[in-house]
Amino acid sequence: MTDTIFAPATAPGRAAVAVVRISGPATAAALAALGLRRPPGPRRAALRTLRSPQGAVIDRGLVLWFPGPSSYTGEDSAELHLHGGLAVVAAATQALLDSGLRLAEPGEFTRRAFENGRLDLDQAEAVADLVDAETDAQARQALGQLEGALGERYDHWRRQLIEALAQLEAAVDFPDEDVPADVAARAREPIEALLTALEAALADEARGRRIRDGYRIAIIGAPNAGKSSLFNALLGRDAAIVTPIPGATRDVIEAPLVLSGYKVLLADMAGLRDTVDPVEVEGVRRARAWAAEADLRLWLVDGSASDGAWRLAADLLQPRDMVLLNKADLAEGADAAAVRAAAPQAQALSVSAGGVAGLLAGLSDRVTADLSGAEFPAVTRARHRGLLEAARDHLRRALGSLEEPELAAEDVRLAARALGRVAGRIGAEDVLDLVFASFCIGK
Ligand SMILES: Nc1nc2c(ncn2[C@@H]2O[C@H](COP(=O)(O)OP(=O)(O)O)[C@@H](O)[C@H]2O)c(=O)[nH]1
Ligand SMILES: [Mg+2]
Repeated sequence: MTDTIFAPATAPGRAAVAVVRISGPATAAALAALGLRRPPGPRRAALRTLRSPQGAVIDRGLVLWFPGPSSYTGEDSAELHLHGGLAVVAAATQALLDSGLRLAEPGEFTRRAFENGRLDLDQAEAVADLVDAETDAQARQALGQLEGALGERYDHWRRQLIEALAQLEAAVDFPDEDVPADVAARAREPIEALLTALEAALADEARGRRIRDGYRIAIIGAPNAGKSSLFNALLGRDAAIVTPIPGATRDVIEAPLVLSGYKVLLADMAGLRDTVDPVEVEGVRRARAWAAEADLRLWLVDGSASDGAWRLAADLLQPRDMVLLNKADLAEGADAAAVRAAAPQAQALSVSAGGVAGLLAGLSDRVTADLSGAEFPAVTRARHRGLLEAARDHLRRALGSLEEPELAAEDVRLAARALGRVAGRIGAEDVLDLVFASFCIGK
């Protein structure tokens, strides 16, 4: 039999209210052990005095009773809304342990909801994302996913696949005379349409993950260009050490920032130069790796310099990156003209003269442009991307083997399975059921 579990659902510490959740077949018995002769009416808050099995009063609080299967977990469950003091929660915890319940593992309530068919896997992931959300955009995406926006896209694709599979099954299962010769060829169109859709979704795949994990902006450039000064100015606080001594910053320093409701990770890093100092060499290696993976690079150049040091970062520059000629308050050096020639988008800036408001606005616009989109993202985690790629590869193979419908059908089935895994459904059986239920060969 399933264990009955419980856990405080609110953060520990002094608070107005603490919620303790209980779920499992012994929930009603646990409420009885707390002194309730019978549970309150379903989904109704009732004020009750709760006692330990030894009879001591724990608290007077609200009790809610959610009988299964139409509860969050699908099981009998309950919530206790107690006064939020540490002692009250500790006493309730002890009483529930004494009545034979077990403390829940992390995520166990949602896991039970998934196992009992109350949530798909992507919706369970969305619950976790919503709890972790720090910005408006993260919360909106998680909520959309929880309400089924991601699942709907995949279901739609799966239905298209089943159509293609029906054509292929016809070609396999029925003797030639009964089936028009081009029946397998008829699978080509839905497969091609779906392949196009999957490729578009994969081209867009970074968007959902970046909304969830943060849009990554790297500040790159030669030592002493003013990178740490810019990092601090954009964050509005002294997060990194600024010094006139080149090579001060060695590790990658990441700091979160919210721009237009989107989570952004800004990184300051070692200046890119040739050096023999082993610590700095490692710093430069990490800086390059982080910068190469970033969504946007802010390439900072000391516009007053004439030493050509900027060239060492030039290979990292991508067409949409921003190029900033810093120290515009000083006399221009020879490097400024060279950088303008190499990167016409270069803009003048003086970080120490306090000129980053315009840059911040420009960054907000860029992040919004890159992360907003008409369609709900098909990928919000690496797990989804892997499955989408698997589905795409199977469909490509299926297209290549339409003359052998048995082979093609197997690949289409595997593609459906990969897509079904996003929701946590393991695919072959339900695909086949649908195929035969909807299949009509004109008889
Ligand atoms: N004149 C001037 N100096 C600046 C400006 N921005 C940064 N600096 C100075 O340049 C030096 C190096 O700055 P820092 O931020 O440590 O550069 P990093 O090595 O690229 O991180 C420091 O002495 C800063 O005060 C600027 O806009 N104008
Ligand atoms: Mg620095």
